[in-house]
Amino acid sequence: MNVKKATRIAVIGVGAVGSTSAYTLLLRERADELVLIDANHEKAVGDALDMNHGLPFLGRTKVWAGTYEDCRDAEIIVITAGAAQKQGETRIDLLKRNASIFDSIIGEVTKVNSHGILLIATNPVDVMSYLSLKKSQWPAHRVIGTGTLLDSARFRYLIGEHLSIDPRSVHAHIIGEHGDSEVPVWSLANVAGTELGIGNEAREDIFTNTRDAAYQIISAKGATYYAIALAIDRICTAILRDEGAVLNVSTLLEDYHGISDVYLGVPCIVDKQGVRSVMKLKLSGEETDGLHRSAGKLRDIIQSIGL
Ligand code: 6V0
Repeated sequence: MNVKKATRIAVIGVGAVGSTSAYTLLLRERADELVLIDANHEKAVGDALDMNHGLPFLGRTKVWAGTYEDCRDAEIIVITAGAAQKQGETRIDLLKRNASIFDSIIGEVTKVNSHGILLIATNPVDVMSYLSLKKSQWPAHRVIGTGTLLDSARFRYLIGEHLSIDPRSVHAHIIGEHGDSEVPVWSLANVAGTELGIGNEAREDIFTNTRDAAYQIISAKGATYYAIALAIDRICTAILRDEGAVLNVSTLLEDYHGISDVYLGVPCIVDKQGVRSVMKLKLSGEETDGLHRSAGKLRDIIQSIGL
């Protein structure tokens, strides 16, 4: 009898983002097996138990708190582990700490797995993805950052609200850094190929609320996790179903509008290989300049941690 191999997703770091992502993957029955890994193993054990108790209401997904050995058979390894900023600590210090955490995580994963796809969500996601590429030495198409997928979703939602149109019918991209230097591509934003007809002032508002959404949510409740969990689920779906979906993920750019050797969020075709190819958008001069500024900022950060 030909028994199909079980699909496995490993989630490393089950804090707010990791546990919500695992729960979303569970609800949507994305994989046969979900393994939860955290430096705080007790937290992973608690999450696995809690999710297992929901199985009578769901399908047949197997969920457990595991070790790095369980990454061996994983198709996708989602990394949402990270240290929180300590009082008085600079962003660069935090970055150095997260870089050292990643050094050890990627080392452990690549000891047992050489075929999977690394999906990075830890911030600063573009730097962490670049670092994961260097440490793993996996081909770039199998090292993906969540990039500006969440920012683009926020952008589409806000444009949809403004126009009273379903955000799923709004085609609009945020590209560049997942962060303060991100770039709204207004020149290509459309609904069914028609121009949006949104004035400059409203555009400014929509973009500011997109870019600063995380600050707003963090000040209200301490962390953001629902929408990023759905974004992670979306990327996993595109990979596991070999969809060829166009998603704004963070990938290694090579001569993208003259930008190379840096990870940034741009529209990519995502399928079972990971990033199959990068879509070269026809940007306005201002948008191209913005993307270059984003790349410059990321390169400075990468250099500051000695990569
Ligand atoms: P959190 O709730 O503090 O969870 C972090 C988890 O990582 C904790 O459970 C830790 O125990 C665990 N951890 C720390 N070190 C290790 C290690 N060495 N090995 C395994 N596990 C470890 O943080 P939260 O879940 O809120 O955020 C996680 C990361 O996601 C942060 O870097 C956020 O900035 C980032 N986000 C990224 C988004 C995106 O769009 N890419 C969106 C939201 C948050």
